[in-house]
Amino acid sequence: VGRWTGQMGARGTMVEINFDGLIGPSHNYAGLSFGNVASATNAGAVAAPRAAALQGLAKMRRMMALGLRQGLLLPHDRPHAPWLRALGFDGDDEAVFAAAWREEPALLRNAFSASAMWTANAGTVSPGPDTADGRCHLSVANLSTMLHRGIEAQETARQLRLAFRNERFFAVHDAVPAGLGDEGAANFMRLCPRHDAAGVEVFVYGERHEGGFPARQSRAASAAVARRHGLDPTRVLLARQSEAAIAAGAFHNDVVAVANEHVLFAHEQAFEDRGAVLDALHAAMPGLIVVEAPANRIGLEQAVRTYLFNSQLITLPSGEMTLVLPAETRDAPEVWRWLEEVVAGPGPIDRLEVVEVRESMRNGGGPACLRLRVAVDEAAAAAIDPRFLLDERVCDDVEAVVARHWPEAIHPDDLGDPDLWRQCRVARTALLDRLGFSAGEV
Ligand code: SUG
Repeated sequence: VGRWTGQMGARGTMVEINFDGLIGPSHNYAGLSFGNVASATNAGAVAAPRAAALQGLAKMRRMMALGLRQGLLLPHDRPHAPWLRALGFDGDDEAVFAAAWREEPALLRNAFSASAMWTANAGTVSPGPDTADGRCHLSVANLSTMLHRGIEAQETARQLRLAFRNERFFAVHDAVPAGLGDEGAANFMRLCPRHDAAGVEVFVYGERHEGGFPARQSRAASAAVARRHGLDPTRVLLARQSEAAIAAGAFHNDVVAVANEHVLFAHEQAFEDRGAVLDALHAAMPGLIVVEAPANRIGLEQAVRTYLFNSQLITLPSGEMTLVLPAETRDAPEVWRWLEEVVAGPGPIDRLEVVEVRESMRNGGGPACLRLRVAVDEAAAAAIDPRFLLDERVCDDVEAVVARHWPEAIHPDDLGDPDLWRQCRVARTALLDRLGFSAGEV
């Protein structure tokens, strides 16, 4: 299988741009996500929004240093007054927040979440080579299973429509109706010989079980996204996530599997009917290589605790395939030993890179959760709103805003503090100003 060289000189070649969510100033641990073990375990802990955002930025810089293109999506407006107003709290924004905190503090906590940082859940992206009209299609995720995440869809739609507004290259679809849970690219994998060749798009859904953790991706929503994107049905696979994985806390498929080009890196228990899924993938994608962690080496609990599979699997300009892993994997000797064997062996993964995103990890978001992949050719890349693209100078600017305005710490009781409400909003406004967005644009 030919390797992507990373150069955009040749006609028709494509690159993958990772759009990371900048971790917002309201980042906190409110334990809002049932079924997400880290979020539940760390509920009530003191969060460090400034350190969190700097960790995220350091990851973005690392990706750029590795030779990849990097983009950024913006934190959403939090606490979110319009949502609370829709729930019957009125007056000016501060009166709305105060009333919510007094009468229904859980609602203010939901309106406070910085969960838009996990842009793997912003939407699903089908690159041009896979779609009927040759454009890159993006569907906003409704995130309707979790109350706090459902608030994101509207602003996400605004940002994606702004970043990818050139309709010659991009089509942005609204979220599918909320009754059908859709969590975006976290339950989606694309396999292809190279980014610029037609791929096989794999949509992973869950089935609801009484009493268990919720399955957040519905099959019907996945199928709807595939239809809307104009995918060739013979190159689409709907695969069911394993019940065991969901029960162990893999609330999204990207906690147990990740794909890049012709490689699938997954836990043995990622899919409900493993044999049938792998057979279908091999049939649809000749040249596919599956790197699988056997359950007797890495248990599901260990995979969920370390987020081994929530890594970014990327191809460097040199052609080397690299796994960008959370530091928690290095702290688990059995996991690290297995990874070293994977790299030393004859398989396709050449290198390991470790990044530190501990603040996000403590809410159940690893390196891969923090990014949305968009594969584009040179002409489409040039049509993206440049305010969403990063270079070292923009990173410096964003870092300066974070250092000046992001709160150093948020304790759960702080969510009722008017000073914190003000600080979070001033911080976001300062960021938008610095990046050249006008008020009301996003
Ligand atoms: O939806 N955590 C997120 C983590 C999302 C991770 N994304 C991917 N796997 N792609 C979630 O569960 C916790 C927020 C809180 O508890 O305050 C949270 O929303």
